[in-house]
Amino acid sequence: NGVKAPWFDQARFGMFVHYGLYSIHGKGEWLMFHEKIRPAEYNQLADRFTASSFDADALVSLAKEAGAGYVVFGARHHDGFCLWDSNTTDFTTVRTAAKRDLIREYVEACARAGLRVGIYYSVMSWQWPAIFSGPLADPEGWENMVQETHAQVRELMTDYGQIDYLWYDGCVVPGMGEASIRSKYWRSEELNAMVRELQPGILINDRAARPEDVTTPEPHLTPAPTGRIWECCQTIGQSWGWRPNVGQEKSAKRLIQDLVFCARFGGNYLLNIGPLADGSFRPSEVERLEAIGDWMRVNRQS
Ligand code: FUL
Repeated sequence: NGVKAPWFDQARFGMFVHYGLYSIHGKGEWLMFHEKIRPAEYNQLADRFTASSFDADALVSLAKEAGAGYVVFGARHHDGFCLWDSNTTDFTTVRTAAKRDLIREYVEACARAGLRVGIYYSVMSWQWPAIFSGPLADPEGWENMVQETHAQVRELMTDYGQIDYLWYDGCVVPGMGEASIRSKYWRSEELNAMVRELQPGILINDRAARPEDVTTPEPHLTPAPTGRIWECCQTIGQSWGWRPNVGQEKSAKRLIQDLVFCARFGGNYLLNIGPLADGSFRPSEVERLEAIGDWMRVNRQS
C-alpha cells in the first residue's frame, strides 16, 4: 500500500471541490439530470457564471490549513461544462462569462502552497444525446462523445504541468453495468495508457471501469482489500455541489471520526466542499475545515 505514491499514503486527508454551473441554483450537481433540462437551456447558465469571488489561493489555503495534503478539483462534472481552456468546445469558463481558466489558477495555487494536485473528470457528459441512447442506438454520436473525452483528458494531462491524481467519475454506458463492457465502450485502457505516458507518476482512481491505482468507495466508509490504495469521499452536507442543507451538515466531530476511521484502516479521507456560485465558501464548511485543522495540528503523527 502506498509504495507507488508515498505522498498519498502520508497525506491521509484531502479536500474535494465541486464547483460549476450547478452552483448557481443550489440544488446540487445533478440539477440538469434531475430536472431534465436540455443542454440549450442549461448551458445559458454559463452566461451568469462569472466566478467573481473565486480565489484559487484561498481555496488551496483552506485545504492546507485543514491539514489536507492534496486537493481534488472538478475540471468537468456530468453536465459537461469545462473549467479549463479546452479547444474541444466553447462550453468552457474561458469562452463564457468567467473568461478565466480556473484549472490553471488552481494548479498554480497548489504549486505555490506545496499541495498535490488532483483533478476530477467526468468521463460522461450529458451534453451528448448518445449518453442516454447508448452506443448501439447511436454509434456515431457515441464515438464523437468518446473522442471528446479522450481529447479533453489529453489536454488536462498535457497543458497543466504535473498532475498527481486523476479522479475519474461517471464512466457509464446505459443499460450496461459490467465494468469490462463499460471499459470497452469508453476505451478506458487506451485512455489510461495515454495518461500514464503523459504523467508517469500519476495515481488514477478506479472509476473509469478499471481498477488502476486507487479504490474509491462511496458513500460508505469501506476499507478496500489489503494491498489496494483506497480513499473514501464524503460530503459535509447533502450533496456535492452547493445546496443550502440547513441543519443537515455533519458535525466537525463526526467528520474527524470518519477521517480517523479511514486512517486507522490505512486509507485516505477526501472531504468535499461545494462553494457558492461566485466561488466563495460557506461559513459552515469553513468552520468545519478549521476544526479539522485544529485537531490535525495536535493529533497528526508525521
Ligand atoms: C458521484 C457523482 O455522481 C456525484 O455527483 C459526485 O461527483 C460524486 C463524487 O461521485 O458518482
